[in-house]
Amino acid sequence: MLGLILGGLAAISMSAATAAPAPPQNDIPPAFQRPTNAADFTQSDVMIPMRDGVKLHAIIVAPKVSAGAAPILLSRTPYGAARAVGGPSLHGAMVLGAALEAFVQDGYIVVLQDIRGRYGSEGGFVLTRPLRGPLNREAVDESTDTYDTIAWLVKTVPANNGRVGLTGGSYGGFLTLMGLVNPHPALKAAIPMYSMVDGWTGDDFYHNGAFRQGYFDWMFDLLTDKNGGDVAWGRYDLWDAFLEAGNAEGVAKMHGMDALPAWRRIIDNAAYTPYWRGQALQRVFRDLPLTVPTLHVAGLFDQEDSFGTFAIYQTMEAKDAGNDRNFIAIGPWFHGQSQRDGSALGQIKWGSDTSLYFRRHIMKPFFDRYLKDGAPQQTIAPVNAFETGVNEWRTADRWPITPAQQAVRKLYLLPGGRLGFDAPAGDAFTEYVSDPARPTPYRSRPIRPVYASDSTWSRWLTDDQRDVSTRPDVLTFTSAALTAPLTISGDIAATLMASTTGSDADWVVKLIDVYPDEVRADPAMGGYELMISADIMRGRYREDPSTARPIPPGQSLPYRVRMPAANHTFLPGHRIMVQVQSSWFPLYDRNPQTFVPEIAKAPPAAYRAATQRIYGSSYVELPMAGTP
Ligand code: PG9
Repeated sequence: MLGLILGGLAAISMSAATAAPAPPQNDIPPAFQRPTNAADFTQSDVMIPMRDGVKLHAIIVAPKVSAGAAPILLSRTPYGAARAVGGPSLHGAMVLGAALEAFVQDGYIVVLQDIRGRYGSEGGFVLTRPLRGPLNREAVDESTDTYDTIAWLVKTVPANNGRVGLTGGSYGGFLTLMGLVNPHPALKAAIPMYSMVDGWTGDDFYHNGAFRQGYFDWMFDLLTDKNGGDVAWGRYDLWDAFLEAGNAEGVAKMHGMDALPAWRRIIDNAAYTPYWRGQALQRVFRDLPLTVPTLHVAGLFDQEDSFGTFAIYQTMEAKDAGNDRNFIAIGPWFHGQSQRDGSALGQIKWGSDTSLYFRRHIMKPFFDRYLKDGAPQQTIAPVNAFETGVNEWRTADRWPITPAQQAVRKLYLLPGGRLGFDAPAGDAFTEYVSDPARPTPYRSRPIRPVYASDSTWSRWLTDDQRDVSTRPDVLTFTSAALTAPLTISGDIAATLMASTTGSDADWVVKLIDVYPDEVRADPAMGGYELMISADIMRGRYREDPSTARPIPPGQSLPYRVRMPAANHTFLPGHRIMVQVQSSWFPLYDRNPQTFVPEIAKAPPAAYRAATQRIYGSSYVELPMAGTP
């Protein structure tokens, strides 16, 4: 009996050992496919071959039912085509967001492409890859990649009408401009927005020679990982991180960026060398014909590329003999804001959604006009510019919008903190001490990384300047309250007559609109100090942007500070203010104020306090478009 029982147990355990294990229960199938029958669009991933065999990834969003052949809208990006596609949704207009909604609804085929070396695309990534030539010895560049992409699209995508529009912002603006170099014949219109044009003069990397180190996490994102990299700062407030690192090279070392080729190119070309000059698009386009109708888009509060759009517009405008191919839209926007809600920027309210206006009445009609078969020939003004202050759109034939006899008036920085249109007699000055150990913050601390989820970087140019007005290292000059409106339109520049006890110096000039003490319609704006235009220049480049020269201590010398364009009315009751300071930290690296060959590597001993004198013959040039 016992034997029978034991034998039975052995049989049971043998059959348990040989039976296949039951598959683990899993309610999620390995590759679930969402049904797409009910969607009003198709979405497909394609790999497009370039002339050198490299394939670039693109996402095509096309309407399912089309009234006929449709135009293609192409946008190329280093930031991940897939990241620009939302969803899930049954409606194409929902997956592409507000920026492209109207186009999808109207039956356009939208193509988003990863550029060479980024995200789903093959090949190597070169930061703002220069055109083939002395700075790029390869057989391809962004212009050939755009050409090859368009050739493939018009040949391959079903039901397209053979007309392509190209658009993108910032890096995408740069890419759009590159598509205009030897353009494919199917490229019929382009809208470059907030374009990166000249990385040294006034766009992303330097402004008038001062290095924009506060932008570090953007560079880290692009240069350390094909799919986007994140910096581990270890500090909540970047003020601490940058001060502790000592100099820009110190920050790079801390995060393993110092040996990366693109970082070296940026940092080792601290002056306006052939590296920057040779790829500055406002120069490159001087030698190119203007064949494709182009609408440039600029923001009056663009915190990243405030120079490029205006500069490239001017270069192309010089070729637009009929004034019918080169257009510009200028809005009260931060970098890229025309593609989002544009009712306000920080605390400043515009009274309407300026971005929606642009997208509906300027952007969509512009592309329709050139891309849609049989579209009505809409008239779009060559210049559409929002005038801040009065908060209204203006149209014109040319930018800047000026009356026939425009005058540039000099607004002098007079002793006693006054401003005036009459040049002072004598050489009285005002002075301050600039101490690199306590640099002037560019905004109130804590200063968050530009990419942090709680970052307010996009609105910093509209921050209230009262926070720094009372600092001893900031000089403030103020006019009397205006009795009549004063309108300016165009480029701003300042000429400082200044001396320093150091042998190098940075100069920051800010043109500010001071609101009345009380504002009935918006009480929080009482006394607000709103920057209308502001920029920095590195004194070592005062004579020649391509050569750093020490400043002779104690000598009053002219420093020209190029500043971003404005289109603004200072209203009656408002006052004009100009502020001058010698650091804007940590957005710009600190000038040690002792001349050293490379500021990015300046040793601690080079950082010295200096006394800066601003003479009364210093002035800001106002491009007057209206009284007084
Ligand atoms: N301003 C960014 C950028 C463009 C081009 C080069 C470097 C930086 C951007 O927003 O894409």
